[in-house]
Parts: sequence; C-alpha cells; structure tokens
Amino acid sequence: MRKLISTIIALCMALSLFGQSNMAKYAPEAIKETYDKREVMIRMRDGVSLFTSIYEPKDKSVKHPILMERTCYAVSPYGEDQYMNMRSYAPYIDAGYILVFQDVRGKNMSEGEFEEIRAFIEGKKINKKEAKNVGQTDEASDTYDTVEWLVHNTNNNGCVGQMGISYPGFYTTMAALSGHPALKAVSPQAPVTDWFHGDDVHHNGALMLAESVSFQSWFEYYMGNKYVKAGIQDFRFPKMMKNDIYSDYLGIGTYSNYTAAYADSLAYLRTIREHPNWDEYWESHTVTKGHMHDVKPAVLIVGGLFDKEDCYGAFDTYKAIKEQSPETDLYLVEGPWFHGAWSRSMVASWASMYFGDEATSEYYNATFEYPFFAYYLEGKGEKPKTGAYVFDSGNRDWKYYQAGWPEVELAKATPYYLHGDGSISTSAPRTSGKVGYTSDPAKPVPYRAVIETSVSKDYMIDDQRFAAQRPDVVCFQTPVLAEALSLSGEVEVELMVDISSTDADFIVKVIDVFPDAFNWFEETGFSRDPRDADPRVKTLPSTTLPMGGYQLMVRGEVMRGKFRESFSEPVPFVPGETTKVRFTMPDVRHTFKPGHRLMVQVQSSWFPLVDRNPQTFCDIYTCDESAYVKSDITIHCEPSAASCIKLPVVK
Ligand code: PG9
Repeated sequence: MRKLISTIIALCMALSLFGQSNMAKYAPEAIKETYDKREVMIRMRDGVSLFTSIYEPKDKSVKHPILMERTCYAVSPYGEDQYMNMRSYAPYIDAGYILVFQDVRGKNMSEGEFEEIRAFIEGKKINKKEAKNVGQTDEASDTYDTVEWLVHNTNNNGCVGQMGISYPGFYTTMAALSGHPALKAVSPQAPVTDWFHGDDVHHNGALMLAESVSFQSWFEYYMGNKYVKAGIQDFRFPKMMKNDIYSDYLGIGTYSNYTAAYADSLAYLRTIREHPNWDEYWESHTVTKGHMHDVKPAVLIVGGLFDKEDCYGAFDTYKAIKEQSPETDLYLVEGPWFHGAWSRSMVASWASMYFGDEATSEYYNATFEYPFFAYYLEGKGEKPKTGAYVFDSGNRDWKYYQAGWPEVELAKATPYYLHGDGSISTSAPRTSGKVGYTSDPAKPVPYRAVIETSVSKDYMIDDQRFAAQRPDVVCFQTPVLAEALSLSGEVEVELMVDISSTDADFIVKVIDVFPDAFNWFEETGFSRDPRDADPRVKTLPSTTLPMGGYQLMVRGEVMRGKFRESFSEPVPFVPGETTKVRFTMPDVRHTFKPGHRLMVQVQSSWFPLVDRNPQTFCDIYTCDESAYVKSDITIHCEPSAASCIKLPVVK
C-alpha cells in the first residue's frame, strides 16, 4: 500500500514538473531564444500611426503565418527587450506563427482619437490607394492598412488571422469587414456587439450598473493612455466600492449621483445619459445591424453560455453573419464558460458545477481553435465542418448542428404557462389566477447571496434558493420531471402584468432544480473510495455544499418595462391596466434530466447588477430620489391574460 501511494505521489510530481517545464517554454526568456521582437508605428491611410508589437521567429528558412490581436487594453510589456509570456498562444508559438499585437487608434502608445465601439463606415473605399486622402477610417480600414503593412514587412506566408476576446473581439468582428485578401480567418470571441440590447452596458435597455460604472472609471482613466505610458498604477477616481457593492451602490442612489462622484468626467457615463433610448447613436455603433455582409475570411465565433459580460454578442454576431453573409465559412462554438474561460484556465468544474473534461480550455484549443487557424493559415489538416458546436450544460456533452444555430426545425418554441398556484406547465390556464409582490427600490433583490466588492462571474451559475425565499420574488415550478426536457435555442418571455406605478423592470430566470438527493459522485459515477485515487475526483466541485435542491440559473435576463413596445419610444404603464411585456433572453442549450424540475422565477430588481428602476416613468439618468416609489406588481395567470415563457424544446 505504502509503495502504491509513493508511486502516485511521484507520478503527480512528474506531471506537475512536466506542466511547469511545458509552461516554461512560453516564458519571456524562453521566447527570446527563438523569437525577435520589433515595435513599429504603422501608418494608416489618414496619416495616424498605430503602435504595433511584432514577435517574429528567428527562423527565416520558411515563411510563417501571422496571427494578430488588436486591443484597447495595452500591448504591454512595452520595450523591444520586454517579452510577453506566450502561454496563451502556445499552439501558435509551437507552429512558429508571427504574433502581432496592436494598440488601437487613440489608445496607449498609438496616435489618434479613441472612440468607444467605433462605428463601421458603410460604403467607404476598401483599399488604401483608392481611399487615399478620403480620410474615412474605421476599425476595418485600420485593420486593412495594418495587414497591408505586415504582409510587405514580415517573413510571412501571405496568410493572416486575427482573434480577440470581448473588446478585442469587437475589433476582430471589424477585421472580418476589412476586405484585405490576406486576412483568411478571424475569431471574434465573446465580442462586444450590442451595448443596448445585451452586452456589457445594457440588457434590453436596462443599465448594467455595477459593471458599467466600475469598468468605465478604470478604462477611461487608467487605460486612458496617459497612465499606461508612464506605467503608473494610478486610480484617482473615487473607489465606488468600500465594502459591499450592494450597500455601496444603494447608498449612492441615483444615476446622477454616480456621475457627480466622477465630476461628470467619464465620457461613457455621459454617453449613456445622453442616449437613454435606442437611437441613431446605438444603431450606428451596432455593427450587426445590417453591416455583416461580404464577410470574406472564415469566421469562428466563440462564446460562453454563462458569460456575465458578452453572452449576447457571440450569438448575435453569429446570427448576423449567417443571415447577411451566407457564403462565409462560419463556425460557432458555445461552451459552459465564463468570460474568456475557453482560452485560459477553464477546468472540468467551476464553482458548484461540474461540466467535465470536454469543457476545459485544453479541449477547446485542441478541438476547435487551433485546427481552425491551422487549416486556413497553414493549410494543415482537414477543413473543419462548418456549423455550430454547442455544449449541453445539463447533459455535459457537445452537440453539433450542421445546419447552424439555432436549428429551428429541431426545437419548437413551446409555451410553458405560469399558473396562480405556482406551477408551470404546457397547459394554458383554464381558471383565473394571479400572483403578486411589492417591488421596493429601497430594498432591491440582490443579484447574489454573497457580500463582495465587484460583480462575480459565478453569479451566472449561482444557486437561486436565496432569491426564492424572498417575498418579492415569485416562483413557478414543474413537478419532478419523469423524462428529460431538452432546450436548444432562443427563449422568449410573455408576461401579462399590471403594476400600481408607471414603470417597472421584469427579471426572469430559467432554473434547473436539482433532485433533493443529489451529489456529484453519484451524478458522475466517480469513485468515492480514496483508494481508487481516481484523478477525475479532484475535478469535482467541493462536495461540502448541499447540492440537493440546488437551483441552477440556466439563464436570467432583465427587461425594462417602458421599452416593451419599442426600444426607441418608451411608454409608461397605466396603473392597474393589464399589459403585455414581451422580451427575449440569450439562447440556451440545456437538458433538464429526469428527477430535476424546471423552475421560473420573476422579480423586479437585480441589484446592483442592474440599476434600480425608480418605477416612475421618467428619464432614469437624470431623475432624483423622489422618483423612486414602491410598486405592486401582479403577474396574471388566466385564460384571458396568460403569462408564459416560450422554451425551445427539442422534439
Ligand atoms: N466586455 C468587457 C467590457 C468592455 C467594455 C465595457 C465593459 C466591459 C471587456 O472588454 O472585457
């Protein structure tokens, strides 16, 4: 027995040493041995020069593919003798790619003026010569001019790729529209896409308060160029958070108090205030609204089903290209991931959930991302099968959709009706029923049961029992499911409500209620017996948390009630008048296993994730405290006013 244990320990140490030595290959000093680094200013067609770091293999005997990232988050370390740690680019270093990192216009070491989610200019001249002196530039033309310089000034094979996560994902979507013939493949990952309907800043018109206020102060100040250059970690803006985002943001109160706290100096908080409704500003800055045509490169869209920042953008960008540019080689990969998890250290479990070995970033890189670029940039391997690869977060396995996503003929929008007795079923209500609660903006429903100073990524898969116990949250659930219920696609909500005030928010959550007797050992079949030393047991979530009855949030979304008829023309509620509120939620792929239940929760605040709705029809960005009133909310569950959630049930 003793011999067996010492063997296992030796094996684990060897593995970890291999791991470290494997990682050491990508450390700066190792990269220096095989790569040269140049820092160049590449001149755009309008004369502005962009700071570009180029890491190029010393081996000049062969021509190398180029993989680029354009970012607003700095391409540090700066200095030709300062090398990045390249572990996030391991497969590309191993294959001898030229790696290029560029500060976008107006950020950090690049010249020019920065503009948030800079609009795509439809119809401008594509190539630099034709466009000379026309002066029209956007992120697509900056990409074109950069690629043009790179193919003429590096030892490349004429094939260029670009990838990026989040804001860099936005720049990659723009690259797809650059029109440069050498740009063969791009991968927008959790791309910033639509800041009014579903990414980062607003969801269905409601402001994502904590993320927007805290991010913008960091982004505009520290990342606002002057401090990155000087390398000063200077955070002069008042720390909004002292000890708890719930009480700190509640204490600040109205939106105008937030802007006052920053002396109204944050441009983006001003933009949010100046554009409270969907208008020409948002339309022109949302590239998926009609600009995603003639996409020449192959496109691999990557997204996380549980991405707290840009869950919407990946699906939206994919659907826009699928519809507007049907000739494009288009791929979608959606896994059970938080923001950027796929490219970094996603392992088999996350918080209280276990998703398995096919949810890891190793699996993603080996199965999806590297084969995609290897085929298009190196001509290596088989052409990947276009279509959608979407992980089932309940069954914990990948599904492939050859016809793309959503495969509507596979899954039918099925109404699940809310009933006055707290049940939910596919039968429409035959008797009258309603449920109600009082929404008090002085005591908003917290988005988590945890005290913290920033928005945690874990909220997306948190146990919702803390909310279910509140009087201002109403729950509807099925009996224990005898058969599996598989959802695959878009989710639509139709609430029939009346409220006692003139505005309100509606937050709906789709929840997988785990069996009362649930634990990960039985669920996965992994051995409990330590003598088996099953390495997979280490990847199980800590089994201390009582998983029995866990209410896993599969999807949650907010709808600001005043936008129910139109995002550009908000309308008040008439107190006491039964009104329909319809909205969509980001797509899902989840199987509710036998023994589980489907639950839907409805509430009217989700704080401080979402700013409080004063519940008075007004301009929330300029109103004062007097606008904040309680509202009695009624959800109707009757034949003449049936509330339901339309779920994409797999036939
Ligand atoms: N999606 C992130 C973000 C961008 C802009 C504002 C707020 C968040 C990100 O780029 O990581």
